[in-house]
Order: sequence, then structure tokens, then C-alpha cells
Amino acid sequence: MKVGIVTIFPDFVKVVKEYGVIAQAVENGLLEIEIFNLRDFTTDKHKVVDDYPYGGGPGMVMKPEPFFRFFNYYTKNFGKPYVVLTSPQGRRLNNSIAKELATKEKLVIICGRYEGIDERVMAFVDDEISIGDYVLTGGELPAMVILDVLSRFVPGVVEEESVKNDSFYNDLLDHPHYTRPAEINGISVPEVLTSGNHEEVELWRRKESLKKTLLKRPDLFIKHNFDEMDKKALIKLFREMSSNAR
Ligand code: 58G
Repeated sequence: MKVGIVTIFPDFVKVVKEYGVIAQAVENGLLEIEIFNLRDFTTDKHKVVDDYPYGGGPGMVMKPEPFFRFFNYYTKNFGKPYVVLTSPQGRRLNNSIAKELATKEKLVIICGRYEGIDERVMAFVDDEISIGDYVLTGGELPAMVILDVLSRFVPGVVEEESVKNDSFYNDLLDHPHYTRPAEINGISVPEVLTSGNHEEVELWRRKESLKKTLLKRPDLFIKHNFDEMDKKALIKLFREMSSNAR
């Protein structure tokens, strides 16, 4: 999959492809990330990308011409991309939207700055996405968040098992994790995890997921579709909670 990010701060955005799982995915050819400097698509000596708003008012607006020249350049060279604009007015990002974006062969994410973008650029925009109900100084951090979350759904980027875990059970919070040593500061790893009983481990993890979700995110808990393992885990959890109360 090919992802382009259009920004006036390419150095700020480029770090997203230089670390961890995303860097590996780029190395393995699973992800192709290209960062475009919007100023490269200006024609004037001073590479101006903003201008005063018609009608007056505070702040500046991103000029349309550099975007038009970018879309023209991109489409001529690579074909028509799916274009996302990061904005507080967009639909709220979640795993399911990320999964959808990960199916696009060519994705372009536009990072806005200033007060906004000339409305005529919207003719090229397929999708507006927000990462939450707050206003940032620019769309670069949302673009990096979108790239990060969608990359987990590009086949081969993270282990199949962990995507499966995530997409099947993403309406529940994660269970606790432990690694060596078996005891530290007088606190031991739960016995079941060292028992070697895979089924019991699975059930314990589900119980802990359900418990954490119920306590921290009751909104997610009530929406959850409970399967057979959930029911077994819940019975275990209720027993445990009521014996703690006695
Ligand atoms: C309209 C108005 C379009 C995304 C302003 C674009 C971007 C928060 C989010 C803009 C953002 C989010 C101006 C600065 C968008 C630009 C940018 N803030 N919640 N700020 O995802």
C-alpha cells in the first residue's frame, strides 16, 4: 500500500516512518510512505501557501493552487488516490475506519494548517477524519496517527495473531501482561500463566479483559457481544468478586 502525506512541515512528519513496526514495514516493502512538501507545488519565488480570508477575519487560509498542482502531479504519476483530510469536522477515527483505509491501494493524507483550507480543495477530498474532539495547530499529528493505526491492518505489518486479537476483541480492553522475573518486590506472576495450561490461560485473560472493561469502560462492556468463552469467564469473575466481598 502506498501512503502519501502532504504537509508544509515534512521534517516533522518524516519521523513516523523511521521507527519500529512502521519502519520495518517500509523496509519489507509492505508500506510505501511518501511525504510531499506542499511548498514544492507553489510557483512563486517565496513559496507562499497561505493567504488572507475573503470576507476578512483573523488568521490565514491555505491557498488552493498548491493543492491543485499536487493532485495533478500525483494523479499523472501514480493514478487516482483516496484522499483524506484531517480535520476536527471529520468522522471520528476508530479501528473499523482504519481497517477500511488499509484496503486502499493509494492513500493521500492532507495536513491542514492555519484557520483552514480554501473550500474548493474539498472537491478532491474523499474523506474527512478527526482523531478526537479537540483542535490542534495542524493536521500533521492526526495524519501520523491515521498512518500508524491503519498500518496495523495492512497484512504482514504486525503478527496475524495480534491483529486477530485486536479486531475480534477490540470492543474489550486488553488483559494484563507479565514477563520475567516470576517474582519482583514480593509480587508474583499469577500462577495460571506459569501453569502451561493454554485453555486456562485463555480463560483467565478473557476474565481479566471483561473485568477491566466493566470497571474502566462500562460503555464498551454493555455493547459487547458475549460468546461462550465470555460467559464462562464472567461466571468465574462473578465468583471471584463475590468471594472477595465476603
Ligand atoms: C478546517 C479547519 C479544516 C485535525 C481547520 C482544517 C486537525 C484537530 C484535528 C483545519 C486539526 C483532529 C487547521 C489546523 C486542521 C486545519 C488543523 N485539529 N481532531 N487542526 O483530528
